[in-house]
Amino acid sequence: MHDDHGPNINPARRVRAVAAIEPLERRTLLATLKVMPLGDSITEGRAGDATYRYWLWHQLRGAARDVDFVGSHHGVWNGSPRFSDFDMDHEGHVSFRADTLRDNVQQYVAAAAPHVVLLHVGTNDLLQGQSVEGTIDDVGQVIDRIRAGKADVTILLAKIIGSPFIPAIDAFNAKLPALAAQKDTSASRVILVDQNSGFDPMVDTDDGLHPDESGERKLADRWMAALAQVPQPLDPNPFLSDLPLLSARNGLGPAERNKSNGGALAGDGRSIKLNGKIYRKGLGVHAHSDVRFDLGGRFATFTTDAGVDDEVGNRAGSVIFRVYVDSVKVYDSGPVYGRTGTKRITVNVSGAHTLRLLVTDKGDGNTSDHASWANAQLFSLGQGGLPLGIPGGGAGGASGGCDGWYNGGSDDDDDDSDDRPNDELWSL
Ligand SMILES: [Ca+2]
Ligand SMILES: [Ca+2]
Ligand SMILES: [Ca+2]
Repeated sequence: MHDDHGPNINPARRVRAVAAIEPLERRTLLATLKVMPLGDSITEGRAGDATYRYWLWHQLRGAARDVDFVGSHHGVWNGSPRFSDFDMDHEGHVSFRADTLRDNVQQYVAAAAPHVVLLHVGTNDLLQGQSVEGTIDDVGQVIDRIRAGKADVTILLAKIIGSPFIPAIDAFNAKLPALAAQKDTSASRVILVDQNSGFDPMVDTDDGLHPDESGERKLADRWMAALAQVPQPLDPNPFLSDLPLLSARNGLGPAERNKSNGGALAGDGRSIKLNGKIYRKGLGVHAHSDVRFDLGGRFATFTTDAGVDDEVGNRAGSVIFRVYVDSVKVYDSGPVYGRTGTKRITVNVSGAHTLRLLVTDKGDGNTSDHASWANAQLFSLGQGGLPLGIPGGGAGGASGGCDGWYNGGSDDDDDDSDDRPNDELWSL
């Protein structure tokens, strides 16, 4: 289909003739919430137990929460759980005290990278005669070590279930609100979850210590209510084609998501293809095209391949790709033709709010100017503050090699006669 190229018309009339606006959309790209059940045998369970994790998993599924239980342990201690139809990953460790957990939890959290931990600990410390104050102090250190593994984790901290064998539990629980308040920060919430009130160890445990089914269900109910306060995380490395548009104009029909531009209708493009390589993700546009996204200041790096899409055939087309970050031009491809090798672009968008992708017709009309931003993707800061997505940075999103880093650049584009001044571009 090489007959659907845009009209090659007088640039002076082009503004009205080619403007096409994609309707604004409400898209939210959310990631799976990673939940780490963390603690001792009350979390791990023993052979034949369902565990609170089983009931909680099914409540979360019933509420359509996209969750992944995480941890290095699987199932229950010393056998098989009562049911197997749930996500059995966890970090419950039979016999662990708060100090045992303190000495191991950083590696658990660093390995599994949970968004939220469900922390129920202290029972074994008090059972073995450690003081309330010492146990509270250990729990505080557990929180610190959790954060050493992942700085922005949310900690749901349990007032622990009672036991007729451990009278000190009440005094321990009474000190937890102050600990939670002391440790709670906006970057890493500590939310107290009362697992004690309403839990009757005579009814809700089978041995005075470990929950039976009614106890498991009560624990699950309280965790579930607390998890309602924990928002679903945003995808840290979204493809641009999955984000809402701030504004868009395009030379022929709407800019296409994950397709080449195709013809004038929405969704009539083909697979994005540059120099024989097919891309699953990206934006297909037709010069003159200007699409803008709100980055919200939360990304570090933008990467994309760019070129005249193979759909035009015959190595036709002539365009220029430009990238603007907060109105500053940070990349200019120079002339790109159908025969030109694929451009690989990486730009720094740290703290930026607006990303603008411009494709001009190179000043020679827009016949065959089907251009694709292929694998266009944003990356958040990675561990250690290194931007992901940089070739060699190990993010997996960018194909190796790029045209280089572009920082700064001229503030405007009026040095190019084929590039519209900003005031002709519509915006919201
Ligand atoms: Ca899992
Ligand atoms: Ca189309
Ligand atoms: Ca052209």
